[in-house]
Amino acid sequence: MSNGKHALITGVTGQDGAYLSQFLLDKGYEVFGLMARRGSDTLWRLRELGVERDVRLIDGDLTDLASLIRAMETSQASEVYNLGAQSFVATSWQQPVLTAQVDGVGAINVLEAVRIVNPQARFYQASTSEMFGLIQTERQDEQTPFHPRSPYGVAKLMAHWATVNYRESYKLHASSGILFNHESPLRGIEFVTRKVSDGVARIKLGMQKELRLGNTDARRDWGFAGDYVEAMWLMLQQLEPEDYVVATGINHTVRDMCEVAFAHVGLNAEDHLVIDPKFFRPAEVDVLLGNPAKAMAKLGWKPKISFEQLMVMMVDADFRRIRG
Ligand code: NAP
Ligand code: F7E
Repeated sequence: MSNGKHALITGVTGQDGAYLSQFLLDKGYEVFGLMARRGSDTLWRLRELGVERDVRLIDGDLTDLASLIRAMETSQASEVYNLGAQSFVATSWQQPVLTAQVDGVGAINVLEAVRIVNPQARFYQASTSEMFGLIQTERQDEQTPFHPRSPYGVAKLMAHWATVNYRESYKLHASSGILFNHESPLRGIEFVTRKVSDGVARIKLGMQKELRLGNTDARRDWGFAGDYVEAMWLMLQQLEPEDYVVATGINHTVRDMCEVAFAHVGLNAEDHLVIDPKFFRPAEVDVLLGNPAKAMAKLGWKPKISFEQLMVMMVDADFRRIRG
């Protein structure tokens, strides 16, 4: 049943956009999604979650302020979630200017559209643990200094500080969620967890023999995307806008992650992994480990799906997809 509220999501065709759409629709929101219309089957994630027909799509692009003003006017949104981005870190070295325009300036465009059309609307910025980059503390929380290591991290830091600045300058209800890696069966195939879940399924089905990866010593704090979108919504339900770290507080190496995925289908990761320098990055984020204590205490949020459950869910989903 409708709760009378309207939400606008940029990046609605992405992993988080799909889960957030489903979450908000279940709560009775009217959900509007900004759709950049690139690629051929951009709605597959919304379709997989069964919400393709329920989200109202509005044409627009983060680099086009006029389209964002129109999207604010059309949607009459009281909550705006800025999830749109060029989000693949490795590509950000190939396309640093585009990444800065979409991920950095794009966020400022959305903030401007909110300020101009409805400054009472609440705003969520998709900030990232990549802003910590070369980590300054063993566990990263809201006080940890930033040191981004990629053009992606740099662009996201601009958007992060713009969010803080609009909060301080115009009293916008603007919050940043500093989210650590979160994955799901809807993850893009280029990201390492999905590359592994897809590769494991193909190897088990005899379609390929090896899986080529880059730095398998990298450590990440991986959670489930479906859990993380709830934290986004909770931030916008608070009286005061603030920034929150969202993470599980546990990390694993890429190699550990592979072992869990291969073991699930009775295979040994070492028999199939090949290290390929092509996948190494010009500057690596070696370790990330979040401290979600503030989100747990103030938002009452906690992750529900474990790392092992997540990898099993992803491998099983890729099996089903490949078998058709
Ligand atoms: P994703 O799957 O890559 O989705 C990104 C979305 O942005 C897609 O819908 C994409 O549209 C859209 N987009 C790209 N360029 C655009 C433009 N110029 N104008 C309008 N839309 C554009 O990313 P995600 O994993 O859902 O992540 C959501 C957000 O959280 C991103 O901002 C990401 O940087 C951030 N984040 C993600 C993680 C994570 O671990 N997943 C962690 C921290 C922060 P197309 O489908 O047309 O390409
Ligand atoms: O890499 C290493 C790679 O591409 C994770 C985005 O959602 O999370 C994501 O960024 C680690 C890195 O994610 C391969 O070098 C090894 O150390 O899955 P990823 P990411 O770069 O951490 C953050 C929080 C975001 O905000 C981003 O938007 O895995 N790795 N071998 C590999 N990575 C990839 N992709 N492919 C490999 O073959």
